[in-house]
Amino acid sequence: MTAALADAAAAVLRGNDLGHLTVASPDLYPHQWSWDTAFVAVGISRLSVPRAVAEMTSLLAAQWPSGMIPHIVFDRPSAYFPGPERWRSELAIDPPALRTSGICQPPVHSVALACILQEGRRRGGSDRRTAEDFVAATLPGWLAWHRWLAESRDPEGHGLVEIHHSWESGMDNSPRWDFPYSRVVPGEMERFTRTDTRHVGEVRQRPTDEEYRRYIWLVDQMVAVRYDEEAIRKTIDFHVADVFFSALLALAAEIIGELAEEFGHRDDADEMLAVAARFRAGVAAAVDPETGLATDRDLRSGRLLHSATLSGFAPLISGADADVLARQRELLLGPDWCGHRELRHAVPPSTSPAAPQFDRRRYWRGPQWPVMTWLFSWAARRQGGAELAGRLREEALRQLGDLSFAEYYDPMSGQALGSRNQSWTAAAALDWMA
Ligand code: 2M8
Repeated sequence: MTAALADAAAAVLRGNDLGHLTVASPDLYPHQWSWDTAFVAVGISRLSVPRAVAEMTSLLAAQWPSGMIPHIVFDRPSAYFPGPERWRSELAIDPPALRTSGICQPPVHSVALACILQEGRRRGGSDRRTAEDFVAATLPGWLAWHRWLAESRDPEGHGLVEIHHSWESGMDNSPRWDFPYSRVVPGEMERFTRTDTRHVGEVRQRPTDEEYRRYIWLVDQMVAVRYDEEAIRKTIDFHVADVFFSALLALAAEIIGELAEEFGHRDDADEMLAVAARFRAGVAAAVDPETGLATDRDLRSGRLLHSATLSGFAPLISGADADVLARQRELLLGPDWCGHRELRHAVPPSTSPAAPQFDRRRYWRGPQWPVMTWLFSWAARRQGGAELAGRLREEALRQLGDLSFAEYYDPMSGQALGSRNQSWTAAAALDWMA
């Protein structure tokens, strides 16, 4: 079984490989996505360090002059909507060299750098050199990305990252965003046809049409100001401080800081470690003492966005005081989350089954996402929670035993949902198996 799972995961990644980049999934997502790339590179490094390096290199080639790493890189024609014709990145005030989307996603890239480096060193020889040369050569690009996030997305230094579209959070239709989206009221807009619903078993596994109208409305709003960050901040209808993104920036900046130190960039290291501390504090301050969960904030209304979603566990990603971590671990394994009596596998659902918004089959509103289980397990190991990491891994591998490498799973029935042969699911399996 074990060997079969690793072989099948490797076959999925080979099947989605275009040579220099891996598409996020064969039909639903036929392009390179930013945070998918990082997770995918972690998995691929277990097969080939040079190929993992190529994966990250191709993403970095799409970096905007500002430092932003765009959330999608379009390097071939496809029916994916919204494609480059709607995003129109070429209209940006300072446009990127390649055709891309005009927003970003959470910065998990340094996790991939650390994993590639570790695997290169474990293997030794040319793999070690490839990994070290790659990190040394591309460090300035990654530094620019984290710097851009810290400056442009938290200009007042609150230690929380602001986002301008729920696609930036990566958790597109999570209940986290129900309130801010209730305030997004699309006006006249160019017509569009969704293509995503063609690639899933049932339409209800994807966001609604109403949600999509809002998603595209926000894209049009950004194009209208030619992706000028200042103007977007003032005009965009969706403007939210994202606590999970912030936790990932805290983690990422800490790793980049460690790498900068190791590769002899002393000043950059100090700067990144200060960024990490700032966002760790921002996340800690966002924890609701009553529920023990971290909360997002709507920046248009100032309202706190309480939701029983995965983002509540942001401190488990960023790191926090021992008592906060202990309480969060207990909550995560408790009856409202992994320990819920109806769950088929004890891995975190995207929304608590005890919450009224829980929808077991709809995308980020309930299903379990293996890549998120991997992220929590990796972070737990780093934050001194080896036991939690081991439990998550064990349960996740049972879930992945169906060999569908689904994008997400129904937490109660264990049924595969969304795309099949999703690259980041296969990558998670490979890393766990190594
Ligand atoms: C999903 O998002 C894209 C838009 O970015 C989509 O639905 O078309 C999300 O799950 C996102 O987190 C992920 O990166 C992407 C590709 O796997 O798909």
